[in-house]
Amino acid sequence: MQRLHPADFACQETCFVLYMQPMKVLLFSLSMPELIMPTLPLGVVCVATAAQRDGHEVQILEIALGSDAGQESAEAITAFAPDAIGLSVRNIDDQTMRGTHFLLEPLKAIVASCRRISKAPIILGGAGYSMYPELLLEWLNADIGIKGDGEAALPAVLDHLRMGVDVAMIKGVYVKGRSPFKKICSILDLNKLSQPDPVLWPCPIEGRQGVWLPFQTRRGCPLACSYCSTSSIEGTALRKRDPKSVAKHISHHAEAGFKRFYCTDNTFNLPADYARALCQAFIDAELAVSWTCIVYPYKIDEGLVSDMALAGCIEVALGFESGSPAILKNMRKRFSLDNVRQAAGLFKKYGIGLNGYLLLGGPGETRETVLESLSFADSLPLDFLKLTTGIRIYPDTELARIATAEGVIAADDDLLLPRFYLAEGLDGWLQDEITRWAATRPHWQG
Ligand code: B12
Ligand code: SF4
Repeated sequence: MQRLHPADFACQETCFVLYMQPMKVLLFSLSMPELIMPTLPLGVVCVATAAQRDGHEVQILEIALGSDAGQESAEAITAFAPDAIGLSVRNIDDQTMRGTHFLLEPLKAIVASCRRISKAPIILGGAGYSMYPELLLEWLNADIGIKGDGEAALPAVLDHLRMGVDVAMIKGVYVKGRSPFKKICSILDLNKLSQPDPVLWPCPIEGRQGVWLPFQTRRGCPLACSYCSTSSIEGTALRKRDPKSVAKHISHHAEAGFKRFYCTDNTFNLPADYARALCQAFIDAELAVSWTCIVYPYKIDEGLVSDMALAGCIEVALGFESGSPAILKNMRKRFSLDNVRQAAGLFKKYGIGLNGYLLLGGPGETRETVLESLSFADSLPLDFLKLTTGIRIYPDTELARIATAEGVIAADDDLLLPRFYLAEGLDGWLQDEITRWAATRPHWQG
């Protein structure tokens, strides 16, 4: 149904009733199982829940790459006749230097297909979008974009649209062709947001036990590692949910059939008192679930690790990134190799699976520092090690500044098409060396 504009009405009262009619919102999420590991679309379900709670009618359409995206989107639009179309831009690329996959072309095709049969405004959001808010509106030919948190901004945009008010007035909302400096949408009190509604996950009931259901307890990271894009996605101010409400959310999903959970927070263990409180809330709620999380190896103590084990944590991603103190300093990491070793030992002691991550080739990296990192990783009790060579350069990062100063990228490179930093003298040698080490270490993947 075509929505009416306020100017179409003379009588204020009639207007009010019509303005309050819900909008129909079709939200697209793209999965690419052949290129990147599948995950459930947490961001989309968050904004869908929020729009639904605000009275709007929402439908999520997950399109798999390889299917006929144009045909599927056309059918959904014809059947649902949305007043607004939302498109989640999570991934720009696979962040892999060798044989990089750029992942935005299929989204372009979806937008084009929507345009052919619908006049509904196209609204972008998601981690990938938040990094390139102006550029992606142009590149994907969309109308409106939300940088940062979407739960308050999307309903606000829908309200403005149905009342015919300019959405550019909303903080963090971008409009194609207009480029005032806009801040990020950042909800200070996450407890004001409702948690994702279990019925909205694009996952059949029979598949629920086997998936890792993503959940989030915190947003924002103040640590400013040299290569990291999180500040442009979540901001730098740490915001947290009440631990008891997180436990309730998990319990609610456990009742709905989900048994394994993935905490998407950037640093589960920070701040330590909050991490302890979360574990305690899980323990008190007697959750019969397993979960995994990402930890930052800084001063992880035995009390926390034992609580994590009791609370159901079965595996952690330990992003230590390097085994060279000099490189850790260049990356602006705050932890030491002793911190990493101590944390690894504790996770092992409490039976928590340990996945390590090395990010090789950044500024200052040499053959010596690479060998230091490989030996260090080899000395840890890891169950799995992921080795990444070359670092994806993101806008507004220290790495981008270094890469520009060194002439690795041009000063006007917008960095949407993936560019990587690899220190001089490592090309070829680095990959060969990793292959050599991995040949006798089946739990290493490079
Ligand atoms: C946790 C995480 C993972 C986990 C996911 C676990 C899981 N089961 O979900 C794992 C480790 C598996 C993973 C894998 C990958 N990841 Co990852 N991941 C993250 C991380 C840290 C958090 C994502 C998250 O869930 N956030 C919580 C949700 C609630 O936030 P959100 O999705 O951003 O949604 C909010 C807003 O963006 C917005 N929003 C979202 N969608 C929409 C849609 C509309 C219409 C609107 C209006 C708003 C909106 O509102 C939401 C609520 O506020 C981000 C970094 C970050 N800080 O965002 C990287 C990140 C998204 N990952 C990234 C990448 C590259 C990948 C991989 C491709 C890596 C690889 N080579 O395999 C894969 C892809 C997996 C996939 N299928 O998408 C990059 C993407 C950038 C890029 N270069 O493309 C990021 C940004 C990290 C980075 N380098 O900066 N990832
Ligand atoms: S700790 Fe993680 S999220 Fe925070 S700045 Fe460093 S890499 Fe980014």
